[in-house]
Amino acid sequence: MSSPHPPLFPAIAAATDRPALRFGARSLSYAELNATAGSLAASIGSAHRVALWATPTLETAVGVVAALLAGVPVVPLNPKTGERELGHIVADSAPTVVLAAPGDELPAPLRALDRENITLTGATAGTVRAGVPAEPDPESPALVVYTSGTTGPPKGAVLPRRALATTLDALEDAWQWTSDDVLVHGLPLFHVHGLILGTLGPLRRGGSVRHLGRFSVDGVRRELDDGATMLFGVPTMYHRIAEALPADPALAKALSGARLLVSGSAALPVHDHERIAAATGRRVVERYGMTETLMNTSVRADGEPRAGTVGVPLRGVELRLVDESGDATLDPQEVGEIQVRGPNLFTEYLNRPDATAAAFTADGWFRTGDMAVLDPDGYVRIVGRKATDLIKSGGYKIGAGEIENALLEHPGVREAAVTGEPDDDLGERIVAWIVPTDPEQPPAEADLAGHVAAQLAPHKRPRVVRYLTELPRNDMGKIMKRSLGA
Ligand code: MCA
Ligand code: AMP
Repeated sequence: MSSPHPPLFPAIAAATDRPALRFGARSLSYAELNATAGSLAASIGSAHRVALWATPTLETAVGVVAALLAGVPVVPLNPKTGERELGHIVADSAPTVVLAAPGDELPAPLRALDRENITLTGATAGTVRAGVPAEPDPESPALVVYTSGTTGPPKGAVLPRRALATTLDALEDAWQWTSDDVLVHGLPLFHVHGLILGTLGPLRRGGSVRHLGRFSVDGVRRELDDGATMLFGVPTMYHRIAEALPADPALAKALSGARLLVSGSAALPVHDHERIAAATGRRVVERYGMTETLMNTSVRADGEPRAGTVGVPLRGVELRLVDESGDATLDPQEVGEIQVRGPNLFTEYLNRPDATAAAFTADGWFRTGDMAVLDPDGYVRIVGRKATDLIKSGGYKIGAGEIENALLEHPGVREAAVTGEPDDDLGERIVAWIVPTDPEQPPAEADLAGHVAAQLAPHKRPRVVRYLTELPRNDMGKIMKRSLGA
């Protein structure tokens, strides 16, 4: 079937013997990926929406490609998601099929769905992709990615195929990203960073990706020594690299040979920037994005890397700073909220017209909630966030409200407030302020961390618990978070 729309992955259709994906000892060429994902696509083509059990494996990469070839929207799931959060995501996104590797054990909400095993066997080069439809309309949904807000459960950002293509092609332009690039990373595959940029990005370019399974400094060194040209990571990963550098000259050598080191998802501290530059002669390039907007800005490969900035707007992205009221556009040197507009944006929050409407201005600008100033030459400097109730820990966005709600369900907790505190490794660490039900027997820190990990996700667990006899409140009864810890 022919389509008036260009394919999202021309290199997969071309099905050459070039390497596409490598996870540990297992790999697939483009021809093998075309055959494997193509046959899976044919078998899920009638699904309304599929959930993907997004372990850091080859199966996840094949599963997302299959869903995109089939034109079926895919919801990547963090396999460590706890009961309450998983229940919400499954009920909200209502997938009809779940994609998982043959050995994966699925929790209750997913066992009720039809299951399609992602098998890699039988993928022979040259297999015809019978049953795969023509390229769908660019406005049709590609992925639904769940992202935390200040309050309430996570919302599903609906990302159209157009946004994926736009953002990946803008990064091609900014980073001179080609089919010769070999990307290495150890990012999770249920968020934009690891899945869209780190997996679909190389596939759209016809290049290759080597996934570490889990991040380690050793893995980074090994792959950069063995032909990888680019590294993607969150600041916590670059911090761990910076910490390891003084005792590891081979790591410094491996990094200095890379074509591009890219950091994103949170601010890379200038100190880590400088330590890496001093040891390797290479400057990490920062880019700034969001689940809802995909990528907005980046330092260009041919531009000047500048620590503390996230570079300039990407091709096709309009960016402005607005004042408190959200109306007036500010002079570049004044601190304002970043608003963006362009073909990189999501279409809506699934089932949440209220939240979608609130996220945009009347003339279509998306309110990021990030506060910034502009350097005279247009480089964006992010200086903070509008909402103190959003925490970025290890590059994950976490809403204080969802953790407070989970903590309040614990029988030992009478009152709870959650804040973020600076942390050298994680950027911010989650701190829970607890008024125990029984002051004589407060719930143990590990107990509360385990409770949040089991209900929500392990990365949302408090790293520190502080016990109080009461929470500071103003006359209206509102908790005064800024005075906690004072
Ligand atoms: C510890 N663990 C627990 C508990 N305590 N599990 C259950 N209950 C507990 N009480 C487990 C964890 O699950 C984990 O298991 C292990 O102990 C270590 O946990 P942790 O210390 O949290 O992990 P870490 O190694 O310190 O993680 C650091 C990290 C990670 C690797 C940097 O934070 C990470 O992968 N961050 C990436 C976030 C990301 O990709 N963000 C993108 C979203 P196990 O070891 O088995 O896992 S932002 C985005 O997409 C936008 C668009 C953008 O701009 O990029
Ligand atoms: P998420 O909602 O998980 O997609 O995270 C998006 C948020 O991550 C943005 O709104 C920013 O606050 C933050 N972020 C992403 N990249 C950067 C960066 N390079 N520097 C600072 N903050 C960033």
